[in-house]
Amino acid sequence: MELGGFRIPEEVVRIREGIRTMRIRGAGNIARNGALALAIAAERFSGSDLEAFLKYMGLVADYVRSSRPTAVSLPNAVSYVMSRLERSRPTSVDDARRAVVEASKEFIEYSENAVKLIGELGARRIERGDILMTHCHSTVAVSVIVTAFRQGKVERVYVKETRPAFQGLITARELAKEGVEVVLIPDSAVRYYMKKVDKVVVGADTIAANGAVVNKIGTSVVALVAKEARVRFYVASETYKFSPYTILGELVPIEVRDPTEVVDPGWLAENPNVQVFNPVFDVTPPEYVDAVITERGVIPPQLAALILIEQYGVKLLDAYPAHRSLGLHVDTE
Ligand code: RUB
Repeated sequence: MELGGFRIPEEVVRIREGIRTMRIRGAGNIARNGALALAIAAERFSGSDLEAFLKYMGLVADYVRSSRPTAVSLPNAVSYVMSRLERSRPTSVDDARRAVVEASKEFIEYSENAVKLIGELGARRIERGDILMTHCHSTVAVSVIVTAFRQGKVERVYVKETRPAFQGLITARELAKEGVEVVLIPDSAVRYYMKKVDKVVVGADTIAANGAVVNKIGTSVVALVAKEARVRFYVASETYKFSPYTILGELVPIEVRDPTEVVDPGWLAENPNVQVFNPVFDVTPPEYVDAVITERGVIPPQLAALILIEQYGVKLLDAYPAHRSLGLHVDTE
């Protein structure tokens, strides 16, 4: 494929298409693959023109970033790598390539460690004999559940099938493989089973500055039902799923996918007067979330802005210099 006069390596195109078509899915996995795609692109660049390399990497970054809109982990991973490239002030293509490859590796390692750490921190919130519920497939929520199970705490897990893409089946398979007692239930059975549940654990695609959690469509219904039943609702999320854009007032774009993921094309053709919509994420307000389990600690969702300011303070101020006149200045570097 060609982009702005540069040839984009086949493997990078494959990763981008994998994310777009959901062969590669889940916010953490998407971010790790995004970082990997940048490293592959850097490695495959031939030539010694530094300016051309930087232009090429900028194009690849935009190309990777635009694969799917909702999970902020993807633009955050891309920015992590690209900002390290910029800060390295390279004087040759080799320098620049090294900076990208190292940053990509660093991000992937950080991410994998974060998933483990969240598993350990989250398992502390699970008590012996607990019956859990989860929604969709989240690597980090599975990490919490499996860690708690290995500590002998989890009695059973209700897994919602999660229509229309049925990611619940992936979760059910992974948990059952670990030996967890799994009960797969239709999404519509959430309230029927909630009375048997002690705690809900889900993942996140994006956490907004006000602590609102964007995750797979239907998550907010689980949270609502959990609140009604006084069941604790935990969100497991790495800090790179917190959105710096929301602190600047941007809304989180909710991806709407093809109707043929809901009903087959034949049915659509036979029923031309029926509209079919397929929004794939929804927003759970912070007041429905008991805690967000991050690799940097278990926090109330209302502290999301603090994580963001700590992580991006200076850069956020750069993005919106008017903040300076308000005297809001947090030094992070
Ligand atoms: C996946 C989803 C997951 C989060 C967190 O949606 O909503 O709960 O991405 O996953 P999709 P992880 O299947 O549409 O990508 O913990 O693996 O990052």
